[in-house]
Amino acid sequence: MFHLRTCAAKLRPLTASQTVKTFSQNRPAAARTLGQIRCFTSPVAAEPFLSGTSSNYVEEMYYAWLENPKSVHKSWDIFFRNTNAGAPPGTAYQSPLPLSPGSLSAMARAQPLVEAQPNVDKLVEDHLAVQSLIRAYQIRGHHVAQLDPLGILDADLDSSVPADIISSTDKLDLAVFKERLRMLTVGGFYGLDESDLDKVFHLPTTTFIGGQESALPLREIIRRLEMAYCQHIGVEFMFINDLEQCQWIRQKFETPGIMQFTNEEKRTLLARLVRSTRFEDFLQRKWSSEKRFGLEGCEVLIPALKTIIDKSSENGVDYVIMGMPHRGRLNVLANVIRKELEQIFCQFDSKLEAADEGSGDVKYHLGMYHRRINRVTDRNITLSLVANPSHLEAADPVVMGKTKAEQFYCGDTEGKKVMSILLHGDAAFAGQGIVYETFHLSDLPSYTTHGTVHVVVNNQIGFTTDPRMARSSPYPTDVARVVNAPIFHVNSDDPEAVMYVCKVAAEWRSTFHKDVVVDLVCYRRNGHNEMDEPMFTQPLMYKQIRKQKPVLQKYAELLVSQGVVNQPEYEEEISKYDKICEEAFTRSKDEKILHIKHWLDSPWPGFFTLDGQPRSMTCPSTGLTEDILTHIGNVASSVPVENFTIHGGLSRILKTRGEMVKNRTVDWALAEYMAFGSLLKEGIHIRLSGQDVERGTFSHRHHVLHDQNVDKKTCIPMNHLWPNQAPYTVCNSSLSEYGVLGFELGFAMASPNALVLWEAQFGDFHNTAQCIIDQFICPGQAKWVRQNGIVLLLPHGMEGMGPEHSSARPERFLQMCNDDPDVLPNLEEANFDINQLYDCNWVVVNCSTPGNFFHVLRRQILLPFRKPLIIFTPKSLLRHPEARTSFDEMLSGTHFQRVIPEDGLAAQNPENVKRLLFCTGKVYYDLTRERKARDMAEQVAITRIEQLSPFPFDLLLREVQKYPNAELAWCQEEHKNQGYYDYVKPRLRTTISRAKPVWYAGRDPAAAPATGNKKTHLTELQRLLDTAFDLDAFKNFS
Ligand SMILES: Cc1ncc(C[n+]2csc(CCOP(=O)(O)OP(=O)(O)O)c2C)c(N)n1
Ligand SMILES: [Mg+2]
Repeated sequence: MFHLRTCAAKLRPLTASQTVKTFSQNRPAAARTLGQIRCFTSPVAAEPFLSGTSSNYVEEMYYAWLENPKSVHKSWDIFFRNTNAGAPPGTAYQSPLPLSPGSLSAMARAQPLVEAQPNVDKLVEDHLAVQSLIRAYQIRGHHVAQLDPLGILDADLDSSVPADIISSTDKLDLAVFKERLRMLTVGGFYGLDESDLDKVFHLPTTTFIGGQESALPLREIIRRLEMAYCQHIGVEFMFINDLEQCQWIRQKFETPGIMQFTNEEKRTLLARLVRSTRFEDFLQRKWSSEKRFGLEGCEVLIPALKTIIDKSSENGVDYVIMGMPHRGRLNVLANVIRKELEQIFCQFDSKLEAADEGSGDVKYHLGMYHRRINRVTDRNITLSLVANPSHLEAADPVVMGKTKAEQFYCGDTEGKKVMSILLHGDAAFAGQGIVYETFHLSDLPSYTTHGTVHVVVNNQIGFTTDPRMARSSPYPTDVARVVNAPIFHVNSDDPEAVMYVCKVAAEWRSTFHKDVVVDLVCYRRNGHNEMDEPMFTQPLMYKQIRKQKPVLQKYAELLVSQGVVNQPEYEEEISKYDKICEEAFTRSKDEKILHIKHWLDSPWPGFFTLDGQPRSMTCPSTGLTEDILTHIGNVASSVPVENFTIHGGLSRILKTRGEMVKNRTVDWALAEYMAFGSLLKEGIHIRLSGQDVERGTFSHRHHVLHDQNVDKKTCIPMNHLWPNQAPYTVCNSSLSEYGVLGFELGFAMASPNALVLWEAQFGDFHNTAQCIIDQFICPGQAKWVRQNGIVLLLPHGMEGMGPEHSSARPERFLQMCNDDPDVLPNLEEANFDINQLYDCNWVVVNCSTPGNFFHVLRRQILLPFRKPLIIFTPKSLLRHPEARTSFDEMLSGTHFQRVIPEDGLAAQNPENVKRLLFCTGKVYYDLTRERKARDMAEQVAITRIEQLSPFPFDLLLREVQKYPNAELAWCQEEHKNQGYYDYVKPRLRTTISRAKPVWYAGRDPAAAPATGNKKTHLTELQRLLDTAFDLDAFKNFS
């Protein structure tokens, strides 16, 4: 009210436009208060229709009126004129009279002092309509932006223009405009009509289209909104529920003239386009019949990535980790990561011999690591491209995990130094669920990488499938909306628009540390690969593509026409790069041997010798001193902080732990504590992740204590063990196996000096992460010469819980082991056990004692190399009174036992033993109980195979030789076509040179892993035990 009061008094008969000019030059766009510039003293405060909230609005009208009296509603015009003429309060404005009998004469009396009766309601309505219109463009403008360079498909798969915006592709062509306006009026959306176009409306604070102006004619408002939201950039952001973030984006896209490039920037962009385009041309000329998944149609990807990297480097990032699919990968390696061209070209030589062990991989899957100076920012930057399988999007969580680890190791808690960029294809981004799972990790405290820049090569096709058949969402990028990531769609034939959104995307990430998506709407000039004929399936699209001028040519012509470069300069740039390619091609012919090691994405400096070998081929004792065991045990059974109230039930658990420590024994949970706690002391970071791992699915672990009285007050005793210990991270994950296992694998990739474990809730759930297991963990080293020491803890065991929650599917892991079942290795070799581990693709164990579990965890780090470790972990054994280990078996000098031989009565008189039963894991306890019940301790020996793979041929041969008169049988609780039998049997037979049969005692083959009926379960168990101890059981078969 104060403003208006002062306003009315100061009204001078100066021209409205003069006044606005002065004002708008002097004040910032956002400053909407007029107090500083107007000092009115007239008692307009007494105006009966003005309230506190309407005064700002009236001020806005006033500005508009000053600029152009005709721009505001007639009623305002009259009001301001009356006030200006000194009309006393209550007379400058009079409300309309009711239409009652006699009202006409009353109306006649109520003529305005100066002109017609004002209509404030209409005025307010019109302003609200304009506000709504602005908002409509912000929300839906992207639906009509001109995003498809081919002009065939709408990027949102919908050709209609939203009914509440006025956009037309022909930029407000009058006829189209009138039609739209008519529709809006008829539709009743805003009630604006053509006569309103030249009226000036004050702009709300939620738009920046005014620049320095705070009011604009409607025509100009629409034009500017069209410029901001309906050209080559489609900004999708209004779902973001944060005002500051929305304002930031509006400002970046609405501010008039904000998208400016210097001539220098334009020339850099052209040079980058030259490289991108000519690289593909070169490959096409030299190897026209080779698959390379070329980038033609999206050449702009290279300058786009370089812009994101330049801008991020400028903002302090010095390490960028990238993941990408096939499309344009060689180009990215050459022109973004700057892999030597000859190294890329020689990959096309089919006669090249492999220098490294393993099967290697095709050229467009290999990774890369490179440190160099960023020429734009003059700062050091490290770029790494993570090797990936064909399985689209599978590398996403791996990249995130590696990024998290790199951030962790350099203390970058906010993601200011290390970041990731993920590239996607449009079909894969929309279709693969792992994209969603990875997005859901993006904001979790133990998984966030503080923002990823996603770039989608949206060529509007997936192999041969049209997007209209491939997704139900309007855009391929809609999945990103769940995490409130802004999405910038951009027409890739407008390189400057692409550069601009990439710059904004990088700035967004460094400002808000949240994910952002750049959707490069482009096309694919060739078939899916260079061999494919696209006209079979997309005839119309490809007819159009054949007519499409390459983006480089278009942009070069533009810059030549603008005088930014001249034709000879442009041609010179091209021949310069062609020459670079030719020279590299000549050098590539000298490469005779293919070194996959040159394609390593994560080097581990110092871990291996200079030529990449382990520093030794031995493993020290995994035991510990009594003091260390006791100390860890004491911390594990206490609350190491003051004023912390734990749950009564937990107090009892800790007390029991304390008693175990006093008795010098450990159960499963304590064994794990001992392994972790001791490695932390040795400077090894430990990260345990998975669903509910903090407490443990089976409530045995309790690594995070919760104060019962204070919300979110927790204590992790493992981090209170030693003065300078390594940090322990234990984190409950999102409910995703694929995403989280991929993430942890990526985390483990970054450093060999960390024990990274992923625990499945139950072992069977690992199969939703099967892709990570099959494509990365099992063959990772063979394909990419990259070691990885990830540990999988997979709860497993037939306990009558039904077909689910029982089997971690050991058969699948064992089937994928690379050791030969039919060849007995040289058992006399020095360090046989370590060599075996070195040669294997992964280690598979099923420990029957907590002590052995402790040893195998420690061995994982004490080994001089890294292999994935698969552990089938127990459920009922966690609390089994016999599943305990004495400190004696964990002291210095002790080791992991690959085989635990029989050590009872049978071992004392081995010649008398009639049957030697081999088993693994929990069934051992059923067998010993049954043997005891049957009093057969002298006749039946039971030997446990703890390390299934690599197979302990040496130790088992010793066992078999010890019992010369015994039949051999494998006993398992899993069904015959599952479990370990198919893996163990041929290897046992090889061990004994097939001298004897190896019998089977276990469940029959079955489709499901376990019965859902408890009674059937027990009957099956008894049957297998009967077979195991019936010494005549196999008579009829021999
Ligand atoms: C998980 C998975 N399923 C299927 C394939 C086979 N495949 C390879 S490329 C491709 C099309 C991918 O389309 P898009 O993501 O749009 O990438 P573009 O090739 O168009 O760049 C398909 C289906 C694959 N590689 N991975
Ligand atoms: Mg595609």
